[in-house]
Amino acid sequence: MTENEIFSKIREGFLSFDFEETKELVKDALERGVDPVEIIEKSLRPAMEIVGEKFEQGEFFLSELVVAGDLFKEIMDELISPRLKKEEKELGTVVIGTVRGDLHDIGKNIVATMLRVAGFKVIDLGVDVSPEAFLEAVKKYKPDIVGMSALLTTTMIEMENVIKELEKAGVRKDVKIIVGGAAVTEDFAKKIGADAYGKDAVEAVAICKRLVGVS
Ligand code: B12
Repeated sequence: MTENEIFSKIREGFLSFDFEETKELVKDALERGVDPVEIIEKSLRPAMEIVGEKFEQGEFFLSELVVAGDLFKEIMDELISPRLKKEEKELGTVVIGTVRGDLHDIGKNIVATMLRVAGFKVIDLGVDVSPEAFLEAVKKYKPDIVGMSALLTTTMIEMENVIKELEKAGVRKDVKIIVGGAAVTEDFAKKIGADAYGKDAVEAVAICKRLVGVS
């Protein structure tokens, strides 16, 4: 089986919501030496996008979104995260969170995991994080970078509110800000005054390294 065939089988398993079968396929792929990050980006995330499209078209309901979220998390926690090798480096501190009103955390968690693996210290504030909570964390942890995630078009505006909150408190210049999540674009990031936009976890790591001057 080629890698593309493996990715497509995992996508099919995922979309049938067969937890056991999908986990077996992922385990099998990992044992064959397939890169865990490629499994995320070439099978699990595209499968999630299809779940989202089917939800939009009225073919799937909220219950399917919930099940898909659970399946994704179980695969990450049980199979993928334990196989990522951590670099013994201290690249800097990142405070990360999903913005106020938004409960999507799968992508944010992947970014947090990949940053830790790369050698960053990551303070994860969780979901539904208010601008005040971001500010408090910046004061407390003095991070090099603040990362924000938003998946809803209705919540991405909160990213701008966080930046304004940091400006108001006079600490905006002390941190670099990176934003991401399905709702966000490069143009939006520029418009709200973020320093960077990352389309996926691999890009997020590369950009954060650049922001702290290590690559
Ligand atoms: C699973 C899911 C859910 C689950 C979330 C479970 C969880 N714990 O996260 C649940 C069931 C809770 C949910 C709820 C809702 N959802 Co929902 N959900 C999804 C779905 C299908 C997948 C999201 C996902 O996990 N993708 C997989 C991850 C790996 O991808 P990702 O998040 O994009 O992350 C990657 C990159 O974006 C990037 N990234 C992410 N964060 C960050 C941060 C930084 C700093 C950087 C650099 C990069 C980065 O790196 C990640 C890894 O590569 C999406 C569809 C979609 N296409 O996104 C809809 C979707 C986001 N949901 C949607 C909606 C409408 C809702 C609800 C409003 C539904 C409802 N009627 O209640 C609620 C809102 C709840 C709330 N207040 O947040 C819509 C949003 C539409 C819009 N334009 O705003 C979508 C797009 C579905 C659709 N097509 O209609 N949802």
